[in-house]
Amino acid sequence: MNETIVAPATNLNKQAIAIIRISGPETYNIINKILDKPIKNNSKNVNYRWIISEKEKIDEVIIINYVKPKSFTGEDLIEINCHGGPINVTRIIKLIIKNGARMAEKGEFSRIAFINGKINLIQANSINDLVNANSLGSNKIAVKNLDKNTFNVLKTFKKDLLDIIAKIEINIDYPEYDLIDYIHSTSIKDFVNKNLQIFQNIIKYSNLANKLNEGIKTIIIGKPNVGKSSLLNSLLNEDKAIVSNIPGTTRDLVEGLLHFENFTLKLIDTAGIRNDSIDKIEKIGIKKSLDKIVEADLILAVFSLDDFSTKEDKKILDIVKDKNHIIVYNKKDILKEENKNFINKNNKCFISAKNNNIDELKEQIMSKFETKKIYEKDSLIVSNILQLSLIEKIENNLKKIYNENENKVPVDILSVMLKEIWDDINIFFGETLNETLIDAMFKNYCLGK
Ligand SMILES: Nc1nc2c(ncn2[C@@H]2O[C@H](COP(=O)(O)OP(=O)(O)OP(=O)(O)O)[C@@H](O)[C@H]2O)c(=O)[nH]1
Ligand SMILES: [Mg+2]
Repeated sequence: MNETIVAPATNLNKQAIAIIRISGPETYNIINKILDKPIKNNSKNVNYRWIISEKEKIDEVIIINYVKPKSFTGEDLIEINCHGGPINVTRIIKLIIKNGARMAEKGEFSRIAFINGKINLIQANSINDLVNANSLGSNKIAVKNLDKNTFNVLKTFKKDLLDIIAKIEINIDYPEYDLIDYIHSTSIKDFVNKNLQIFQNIIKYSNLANKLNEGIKTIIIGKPNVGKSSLLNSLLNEDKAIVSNIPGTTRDLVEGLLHFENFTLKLIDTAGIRNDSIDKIEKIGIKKSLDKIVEADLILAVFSLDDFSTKEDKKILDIVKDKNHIIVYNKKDILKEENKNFINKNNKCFISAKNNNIDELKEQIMSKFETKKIYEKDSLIVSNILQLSLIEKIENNLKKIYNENENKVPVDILSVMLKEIWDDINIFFGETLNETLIDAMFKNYCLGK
């Protein structure tokens, strides 16, 4: 904590401007060793300077000053806005290191900010989420958490929990002390009822939000030649998978990401499923297709309008019937006149992958996952899996307390379980230092954050 650290806060690319951050007790001493004119440690000053090394001009920069404790890390901190070439940035960082700083580890600035009480663990996590957001939806959630939304609700829970534990203790130790409310089973029931709902909502929305951000595993299946690979290519808008009129063209899995406004699909094209394949490699491909179905969040079951209702099609309908799926009829461009009314009669999705006529499918996918609700103001989301596992543990214990309370278990015994929740909520907030949790959280960061 007493060292001064440095790192680029922007990527090492060719770009107009890059930002280098320095934080720690020696920040001003170090920077003044490499400037044409020293800067004073006045908070929020902006200075125009040259970086100099042994009288040689290195770069013309703008420096923004922050003074302890009014900075992101809570330490003396400066940000150098320099020209963005990777060589230039690396050269300046090396110079700063030569003058006494050390290279920061990933996430170290945020970790120091957390340790100095400048940000809480949910905010720290949301900074990472904001940087890594794959969709507008994930971005909105991260901003909400940066604004302490979930944090405030859980803080209130923590305060109420402490209150109830403390009152139970006083009831036990000083039974004659009647200024304190007596905690009986109804008070416990009210407390658990109110909070169980909150925790269950957090779990529900967090799992959904995480899935939407990570990618919904979507597998495209169907018998050979129905146009699965053509559909993958059309959805991704690139020639990713080989397409041909030879049945059994795709042998291995072909994957790609498809970003919608608020969520992402992890698409997987598979080998066409048929029973009579004699080709050894194709058979392995078919087995892989069938294995993938088990892990899928969504199945796009593709049929071809020029040839459907075969034995294989029936098998595929059977495979998907209990899973989250969309039935896709492809090749609508070659649908025979006499079958045209079939299109209107059924509540299915009709597309032509070859002609990129796939809007109907995109709309069905969106109606399945555009759950705007989770981005609304009152839905609380915990995106870090370690923190979420603590929330699940607390929810589970609240349920147990509810049941034991119904079974007339004495309040002082329930208090033991309430204390277990107290320990977990403290770990959640990083208030009981749990190194495993904190290390795991910050190690996913980018450098300079
Ligand atoms: N007319 C028409 N032909 C299509 C359409 N989509 C795909 N095809 C054709 O159907 C044939 C098979 O397409 P693929 O995308 O390779 O089919 P697949 O389902 O991936 O086949 P396998 O990999 O063998 O399982 C190709 O000749 C495509 O050009 C469509 O919408 N209309
Ligand atoms: Mg294919």
